Amino acid sequence: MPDEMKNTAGGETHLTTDQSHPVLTTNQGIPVADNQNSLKAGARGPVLLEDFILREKIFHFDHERIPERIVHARGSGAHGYFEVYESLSDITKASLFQQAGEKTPVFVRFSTVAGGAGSVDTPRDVRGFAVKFYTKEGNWDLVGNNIPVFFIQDAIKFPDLIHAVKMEADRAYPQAGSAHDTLWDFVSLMPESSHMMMWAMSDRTIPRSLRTMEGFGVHTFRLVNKEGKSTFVKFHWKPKLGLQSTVWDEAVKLQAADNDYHRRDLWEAINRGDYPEWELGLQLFDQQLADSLPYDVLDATKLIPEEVVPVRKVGRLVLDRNPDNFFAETEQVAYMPTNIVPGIDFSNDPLLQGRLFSYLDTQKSRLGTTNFHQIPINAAKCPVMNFQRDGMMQTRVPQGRANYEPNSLSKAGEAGGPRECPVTGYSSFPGRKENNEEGDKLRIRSESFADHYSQARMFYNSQTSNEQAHIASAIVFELSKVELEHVPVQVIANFRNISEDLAQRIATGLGLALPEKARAAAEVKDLAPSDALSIQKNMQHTLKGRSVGILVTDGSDADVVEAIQAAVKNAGGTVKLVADRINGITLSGDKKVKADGKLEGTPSQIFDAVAVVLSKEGTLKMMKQGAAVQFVMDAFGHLKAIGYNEEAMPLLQKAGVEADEGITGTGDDFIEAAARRFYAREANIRNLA
Ligand code: HDE
Repeated sequence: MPDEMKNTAGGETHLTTDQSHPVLTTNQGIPVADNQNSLKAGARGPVLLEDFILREKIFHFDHERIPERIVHARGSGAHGYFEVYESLSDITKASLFQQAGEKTPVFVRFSTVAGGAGSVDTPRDVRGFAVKFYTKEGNWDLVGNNIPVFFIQDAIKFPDLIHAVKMEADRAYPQAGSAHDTLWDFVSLMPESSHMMMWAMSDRTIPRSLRTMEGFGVHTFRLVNKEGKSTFVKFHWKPKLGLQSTVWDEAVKLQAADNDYHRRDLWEAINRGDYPEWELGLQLFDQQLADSLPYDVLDATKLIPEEVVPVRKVGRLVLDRNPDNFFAETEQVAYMPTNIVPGIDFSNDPLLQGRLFSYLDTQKSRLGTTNFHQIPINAAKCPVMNFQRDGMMQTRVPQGRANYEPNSLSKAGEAGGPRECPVTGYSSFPGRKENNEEGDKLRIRSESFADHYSQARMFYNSQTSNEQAHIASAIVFELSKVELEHVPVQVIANFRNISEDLAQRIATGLGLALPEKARAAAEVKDLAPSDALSIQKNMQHTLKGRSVGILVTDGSDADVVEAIQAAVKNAGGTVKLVADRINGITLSGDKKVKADGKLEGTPSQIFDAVAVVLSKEGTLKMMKQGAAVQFVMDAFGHLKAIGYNEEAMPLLQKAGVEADEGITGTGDDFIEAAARRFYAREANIRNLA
């Protein structure tokens, strides 16, 4: 009998009389005789109130949904492990970092931020990157994003930010999009969002795959060793596949091509054993270094460039198992920045401090009970022993009388229960003196948080010229959707502090005169550019994790098709055949194949490169097929490699393809090109801002 049919509640499983399946039961275990018809008074009579089987089934169904997350509602999860490369006992006593090679189970959830649970995977949006480590000393949640900074400095602004970015209050649109009045109104009035907006308008927010994006803990945290010594740390996740994003037109078209593009990509990669992998990187520094920086490490709108504090790679995260059940695991997983283990501690970042307060409330509101930690995906994989009792949905059955402490029950031979342990128990790093924490109660923003533009400028200056054009174009696109006329003017006035070049491009793109520069609260500095901030400077030319589509028709050369398939697989990529029908395609030599996708539903944007292998007749047929012309046109427009055989040339011409180094034959030249994007092509085919 398959595992999923075993009686998980315990007890003997009853089988149907033909022994083929377990007997269907109600939630009370009562066997069900008929799952097709409700109980009626006569064949055409009313349904009876006493039909407890119908009532229970519909009652449960009616309550299947729980409130979606107010932010990060749409997400995809996976199981895996974290493996540490070397002992970090000199800097932290956290159990997962003590022994080289030690593996800790994890559950990771990636998400978009603004859209609802049913929204699409590829809008321009920040991505959540949340990792739950089930360590031997309790759960540690590193609840980060794919961008190392944030929009705001103080938690008190978070509800305003989220109200502004989500669908507008009266009209309930746009869904999952920042290109609207209220977000940009908020941004125009909050210069502290400038740095994050540079990232948000860059290609970071339109990743090609969840597997090709970085992750960041964002805030400064502390690591604490056995001697009680604290080291500041910023956490990084570096994807093994390198960075890869889409271009904007491609991201928009992906929304139509596949709502579940990222979810599917993650699921399929894990299913075929192509396990997504990231390295954990640490930026470690002390108070002295923090004091030497021209920005405050407690300010979440700032990062520390890798050139200033290098990223030390200390372990790897491997995702090797898809969830068994989306709801039970991905939907019910409850991350909390307060899930922290001995050896890791917080900093005074006021955004982090607000988060520490907030997430517990969210879990109670979504999961409905203080016992949400007992849900299997949230349960620690080490002993949980305390005197907390009862509550809604209690699933544990504690033994004995000891539900208070201190008690002396053990003296009478009864179980006395657990006790605190000052040596191994969690102790917070005191740090008051170090942080100058004495002071009056004030609603105040530290002076050291006042510079809102220098790092935004550094980010912009660290990009390739093509990436700068993408940022400018994204801002022009978004502001073109803003109807409040004063808002774009204020945004440009602010952004003049970031870069005159950027501000001018935006003004030109919108057809506006350059407004007067807004006053900056602090002097804007020219910080050294950092290559680590660019995607294009951190791409890998590889077919690993990449996917190639081959457009074929009846009569396509079977040898060429097979050679491409073999070479792509050999280089670690995946390959799909696209044709005008799924079944019965006959290649040359009467070779029958089944296509993986029908042309109209399998546009080229879902691939990283395409090959067009057609017979002469096939080419004529495809030239009359809009979807085929679009297939080639989009691959060209999205800066991808196109390999083609001579007979297919007229289709490429009709699609407006012009020769460049990404337009190749079907041999090794194509395999080499398929591992890359051709950003230089863009200047010839798209007017960027
Ligand atoms: Fe969150 N955030 N957040 N956040 N956040 C939530 O918790 C919140 C912030 C992040 O896959 C909520 O369980 C406040 C920064 C991720 O389940 C909620 C503030 C960063 C996820 C919440 C922030 C994040 C959340 C909604 C400002 C990057 C998804 C559902 C003080 C470092 C986790 C939930 C998952 C989810 C509150 C700011 C990352 C409402 C109040 C900064 C990845 O509790």
